[in-house]
Amino acid sequence: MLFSAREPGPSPPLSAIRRSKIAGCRRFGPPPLSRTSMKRAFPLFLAGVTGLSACSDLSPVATGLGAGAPVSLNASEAPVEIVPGQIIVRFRPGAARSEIAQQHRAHKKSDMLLERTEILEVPVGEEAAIAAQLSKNPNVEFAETDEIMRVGPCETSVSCDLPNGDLALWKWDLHNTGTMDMALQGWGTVTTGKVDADIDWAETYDHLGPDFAGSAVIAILDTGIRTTHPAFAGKIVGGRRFLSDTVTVGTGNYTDDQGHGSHVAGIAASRGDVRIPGVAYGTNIKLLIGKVCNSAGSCPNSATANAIVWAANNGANVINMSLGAFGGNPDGTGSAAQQAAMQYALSKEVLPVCATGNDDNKPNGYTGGIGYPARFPECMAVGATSWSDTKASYSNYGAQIEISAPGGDGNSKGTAASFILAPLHSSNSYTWKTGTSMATPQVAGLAALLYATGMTRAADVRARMIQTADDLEAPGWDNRTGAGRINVYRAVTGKDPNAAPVAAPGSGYAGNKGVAVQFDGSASNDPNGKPVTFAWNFGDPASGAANSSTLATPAHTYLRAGSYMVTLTVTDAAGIASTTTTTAVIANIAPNVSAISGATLLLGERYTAAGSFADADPDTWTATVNYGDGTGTQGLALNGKSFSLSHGYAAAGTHTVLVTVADDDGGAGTSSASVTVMTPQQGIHATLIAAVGASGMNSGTVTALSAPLQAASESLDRGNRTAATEQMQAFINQVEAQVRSRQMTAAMGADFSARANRVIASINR
Ligand SMILES: [Ca+2]
Ligand SMILES: [Ca+2]
Ligand SMILES: [Ca+2]
Ligand SMILES: [Ca+2]
Repeated sequence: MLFSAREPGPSPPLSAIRRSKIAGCRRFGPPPLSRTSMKRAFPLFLAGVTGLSACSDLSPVATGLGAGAPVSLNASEAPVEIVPGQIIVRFRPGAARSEIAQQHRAHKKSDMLLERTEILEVPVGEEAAIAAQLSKNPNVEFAETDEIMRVGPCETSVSCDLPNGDLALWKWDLHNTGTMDMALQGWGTVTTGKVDADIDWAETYDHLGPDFAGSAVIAILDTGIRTTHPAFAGKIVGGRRFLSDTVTVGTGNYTDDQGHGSHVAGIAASRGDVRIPGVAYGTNIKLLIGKVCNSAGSCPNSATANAIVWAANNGANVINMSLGAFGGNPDGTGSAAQQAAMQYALSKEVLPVCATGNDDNKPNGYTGGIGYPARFPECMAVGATSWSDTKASYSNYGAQIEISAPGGDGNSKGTAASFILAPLHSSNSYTWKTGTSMATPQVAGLAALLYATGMTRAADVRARMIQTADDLEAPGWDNRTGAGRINVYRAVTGKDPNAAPVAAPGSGYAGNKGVAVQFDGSASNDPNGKPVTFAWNFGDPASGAANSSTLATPAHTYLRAGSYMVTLTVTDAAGIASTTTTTAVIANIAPNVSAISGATLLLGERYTAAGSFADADPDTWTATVNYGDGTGTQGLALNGKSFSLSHGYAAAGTHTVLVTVADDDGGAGTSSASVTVMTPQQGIHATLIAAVGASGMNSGTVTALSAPLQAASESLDRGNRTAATEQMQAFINQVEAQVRSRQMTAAMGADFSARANRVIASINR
């Protein structure tokens, strides 16, 4: 059983496209078949198997079919294509190989690269029977016919005459923007299914850069490669032909004589600086070419098994097998040699990736599933998606599917635009093809990038691709698309390609009014490494235009105290925004009123004092004063940050003067002073105490000074203010006499005289 890549839709107009087909491969000759007609044409597909000889260099013979006979197949009749006259046998250690072979009318043709494994020559027509007999020999691990798998021979494709210029924009599989300008191809502006139904390769290229130098090797086991195509310049590190014609053609001839291999290799690893880059574009990601399929796209299992071992032994990290046979029917079991070879590859941390096949599970009328070798657990089974991110109509599905990648599908316009564009084998141009064959090398390319960026274990690479795929169709793994469509960017970077930026406005902002607060949003970032733009809102609408800024580290000055919610929105290059808030706490400085002078007064004397306060804020202030004598709190005029106190007390006593200055932000400060107001009698008494207590005076002087004061006090007691005034004047005279006689210093005399005059004024107020 076979599978081949198919054309899912009508072909582009002939005026626009040169249709290529392989001469002699009449099965798939034009006119191309629509999807529907293709399904109906399966008998034709199979009937044509005998036609393989016309374009095969292996001359395989199809069994189970008569040449040209009408074909009606059911599962039990499913044909198996084998290489005639040989079988593959793996002996157990220590087996007497040639003896066992002879017992079964077989003899060794050649060793295979897989240890203890040989190709035995057997009579033509008896391959299956002899293999079955050998399988029962206890010294034989397995024996099988050398079945032929297929790439997609005679795949309908269109070639394009590419002008100079970057045509990567025709690679919707790498970067699907929703439209492609294909005027050069005569197709106008093409709508490409679903925006972002791609593998996010463009983002990866941007991330790794055009000079990405990581190393890895991808083995392409296929129909060979166009070694001279500019897409492969410097990329091919080796190749080998594994076909039975190597004696005549030479093992070193791995030139692509079919087209499939060049296309597949180009999808995986075309250089990055050509018109149409491959997934693993880096110049140090190399290609190892195993030509295991002939010009008809026929690929014997013996060749593939040898090539797998060879690739694993020659530095490959990934082995791409866009080939297979439909083994999902009751007849098919897959090749034990191929499976053993893949086990060997995995033991060397080499990851095989395989196409699931293009039959939509219904090859030739029976329901199958994933083809071999994809069906083996050793190989990562890759299905195909369309440019709408759905399972491609042809893509085989089932329990073994692991992952998907764009393989293309038909489109309503019937152009090849929805196929995958990659190098042509017959010229340095490019062509479109579609199939799981095209999906698989995208996975191989991604695997190579993962090896090239530091992963070393095949299981890790495989798991990474599964974990980072974009889930499609039914949530989680599903049997149509596996884990979903690969996402190269997420796999390589571990980040979402459209990750939202992180807004980091900082925290702990505090300050005072009128003083600029310095904000720092420079820790903001985009996980994708893209620049971000800033938009601050300081939560201070009263500041007008100054309330916003586009700087990374702006400053803002608040004029009012409070707790402000500050908002930082950062936007990445993709227009994705994130917002985070922080707080700025702005304090109010309370007015600080400086000390006020108190006073000791006599009734009738006026209290005056100057005062001031400090407040660094940009506030306005109001002040009050209470002179403490029951006259209440009254407004106090401010002159800037100064004020003047003035009050006349009507009653004697000790009064507390209280000044309060309030700002307009709830802050207030106070200062107080004590004002003592004495009656004249108290003033006389205080003068007397001062005289008695004055130092340096003899008792005669004290007596001389005390006498008039006591007399004045007694006169006041009697209410005789005139006498009291005269007696206070007598006190002054006595003071002056004492000064003249030097019983008292002039300064002391002046002080006593002043006291006496204030008392006189108070008596006569
Ligand atoms: Ca994308
Ligand atoms: Ca899914
Ligand atoms: Ca981003
Ligand atoms: Ca203040």
